Amino acid sequence: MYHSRVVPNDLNAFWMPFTANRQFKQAPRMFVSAKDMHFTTTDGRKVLDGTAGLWCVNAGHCRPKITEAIREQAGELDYAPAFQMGHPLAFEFANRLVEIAPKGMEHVFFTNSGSESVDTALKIAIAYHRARGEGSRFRLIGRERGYHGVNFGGISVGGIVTNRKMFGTLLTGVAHLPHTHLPEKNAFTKGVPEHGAELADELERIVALHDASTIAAVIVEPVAGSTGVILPPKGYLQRLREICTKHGILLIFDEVITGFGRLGAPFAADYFGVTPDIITTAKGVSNGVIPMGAVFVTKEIHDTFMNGPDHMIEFFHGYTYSGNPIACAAALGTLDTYKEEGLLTRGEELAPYWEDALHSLKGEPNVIDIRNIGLIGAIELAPIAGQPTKRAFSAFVKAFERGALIRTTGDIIALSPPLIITKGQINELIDHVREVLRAVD
Ligand code: PXG
Ligand code: PLP
Repeated sequence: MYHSRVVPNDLNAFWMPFTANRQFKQAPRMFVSAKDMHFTTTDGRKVLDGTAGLWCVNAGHCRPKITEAIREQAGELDYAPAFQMGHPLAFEFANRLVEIAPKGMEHVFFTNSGSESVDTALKIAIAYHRARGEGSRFRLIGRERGYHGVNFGGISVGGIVTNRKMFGTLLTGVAHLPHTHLPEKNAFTKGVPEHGAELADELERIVALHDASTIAAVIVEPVAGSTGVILPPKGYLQRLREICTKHGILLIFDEVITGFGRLGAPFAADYFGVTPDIITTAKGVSNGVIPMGAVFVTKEIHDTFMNGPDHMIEFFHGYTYSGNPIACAAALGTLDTYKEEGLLTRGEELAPYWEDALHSLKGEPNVIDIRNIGLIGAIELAPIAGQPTKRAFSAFVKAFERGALIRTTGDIIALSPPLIITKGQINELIDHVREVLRAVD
């Protein structure tokens, strides 16, 4: 009914998110369909998806189980009120999530995006301490270069300057850890870097300044994605965990990108063997197909809220679409697809091949660092003097023209293909990047 097989002839009304609107509208890049590892453009070209959309289409595109689940659910129960009412799929889906979640994560709060998951998690952390009679714990600790979505809580704890500077005072009572990008020591490291675990000790400095009794939570991406892929140095996350535990501070892992198999384990918490108190997810939870997010919490946190009179709402928070039936159906289809094809751990087998392929780009023009973990890769380029981001953006456009979708942030190329990628397709993707690096100024 609403199938568009032609390019819309007026691009004016749609104010595009995180896009150079005027530039885009002069030479639009559009997809009209997708299947498995490929998109198809308006002019009928196939484009290899090197980024799983925006780090979300982990099972590849238009997978039958997911498409069918949506189709069926849309005809059966399209919507049910999310507050004071329920429908079975939301409960079933929460149970299925808890089954695959890191040990200790026993309850799930549904949202519709990573940004909503982050703001939900921050509110849970502050309210949890208050419910325990420690209402003085209100401070939130984020990290430089962190990305936690675009809502006010997320940009307050986030550390990406462009995403913060335009928006006033943000939340008060926020401090930031230093980021862990140390190119002078760690450039071209394969996998997790050796140097920098001591940066976790900065948390002790922040605790000493503000006192632990004022701090509610620390939130970090186990692997920072959006900023251009920054890995945790060996031992860093363990140290953060220890310091948080010592001071009664909750540790939140923002696994919006790392969740659902991206590192070759179901969650980064599994991969690193570090268990946080709260995990935020979105993206891969529904294969990116329909907006869906989930916040995992421990039994201890959940149960702390379950007091007071039975008829009282325990947590004054939620979204009209929390646990939407069609989103739950899509997400159940996603989990089935992951399970049948072993996708949540497939990255582990492929990671060594991926690593070698990526690092074969060392020595290509302007490449100053290469980073990798699981099925994530980053190629950092030297910026053109006085024109930061231009070189990488040119590479992005050239790659699209050649038939590969890559992602750039600053002068960093980030790759995160669907977890169904074959070795042949890894070669193809890396060859595209190699040719593009040789072609751009
Ligand atoms: N937390 C993390 C760690 C994320 O990576 C969000 C929260 C926000 O999720 P939503 O669903 O509100 O977008 C993200 C999202 C990129 C890119 O350029 C990264 C994200 C989104 C879009 C693009 O790398 N991360
Ligand atoms: N704004 C208004 C006027 C609303 O009535 C609501 C929800 O009822 C919202 C915002 C929040 O919307 P959502 O629950 O989809 O986040």
